[in-house]
Amino acid sequence: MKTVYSDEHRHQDGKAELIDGKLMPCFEMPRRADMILARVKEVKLGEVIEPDDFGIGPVKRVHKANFVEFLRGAWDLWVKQHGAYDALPLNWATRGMRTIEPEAIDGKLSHYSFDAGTPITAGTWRAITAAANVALSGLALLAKGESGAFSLCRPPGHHAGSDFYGGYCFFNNAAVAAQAFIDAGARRVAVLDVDYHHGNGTQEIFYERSDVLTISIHADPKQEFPYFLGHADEAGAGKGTGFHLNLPLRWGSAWDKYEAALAAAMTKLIAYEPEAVVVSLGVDTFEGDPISKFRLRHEDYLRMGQAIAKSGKPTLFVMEGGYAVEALGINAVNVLMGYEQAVRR
Ligand code: 6XA
Ligand code: ZN
Repeated sequence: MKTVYSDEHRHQDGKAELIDGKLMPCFEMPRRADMILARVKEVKLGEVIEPDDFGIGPVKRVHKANFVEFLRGAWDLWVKQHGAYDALPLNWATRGMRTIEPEAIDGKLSHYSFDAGTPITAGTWRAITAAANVALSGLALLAKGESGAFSLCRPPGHHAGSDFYGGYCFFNNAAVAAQAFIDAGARRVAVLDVDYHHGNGTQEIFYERSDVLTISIHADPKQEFPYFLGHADEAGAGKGTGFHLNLPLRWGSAWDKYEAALAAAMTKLIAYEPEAVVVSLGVDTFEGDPISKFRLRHEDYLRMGQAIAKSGKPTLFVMEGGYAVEALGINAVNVLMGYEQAVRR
């Protein structure tokens, strides 16, 4: 399997996030991608290629223009107001307030975000536009006939919605790729999100549509971030009703529970008969993950890849979360190797 990778991800290198009541060094760090790339090379997964530049057009197919322009200009506005250190929001609109976009940059950050863990830095724009190109270049490999491809995106994307960022995500790389499949003529695409956290952004983007099936297996939002989406009764709206599936699992879940949820996900996915599958590949389900509470082990990721291969459809793996940095390469690449082993059989 080929991997698409760009060094541009290094430009997203936030200093701190607010977590557990403390300002801590960012868990979402450049070394994550280094570890995964090193493992790709170590096991000789396949060629590593640079992305092509698709411009901002495909990003704007899933994100609103005002949001894209906010992200493009946010750093400069922030520096003018405060100086050149990372931008974090501090407060949010809640019930009974209004959602008019403020003029001041601090208000704009609040307006377009949903957490205080996602710093906008000097290099955020460079990194997020590159990550979208990495996703789109993986898609191009499938279009050329590859049965699988790996887009080593960083920062991740699945929490980013049509006009909001958060959870370390700015542009929704998986959604950009899924939409590009549709725009290239595909009638049905499935997005399977195996990250520990609910893919709230992906769900929001496609919630009223039936041409993109979204499935997410994740920690129950009653217990876990992002808290306000990802419940089992969310199945889509309007034309999208029945085309979105949430499989929340409780804290402490290990492979036995996960395997059953993944089997249910694959049954739904296969019945949909998609022309391609996009996997939001987070490995923060690992037992050693510092911010998560599932208990998957190294070997479970091979099984996960094998199960995903059951669709028999071209599959694009898009990197999402995972913060047990030293184990990240093994876990992420195990999914890809499990997939390849099953496809070749
Ligand atoms: C709290 C947790 C952010 C989760 C980011 C993630 N700030 N999402 O891994 O998939
Ligand atoms: Zn996650």
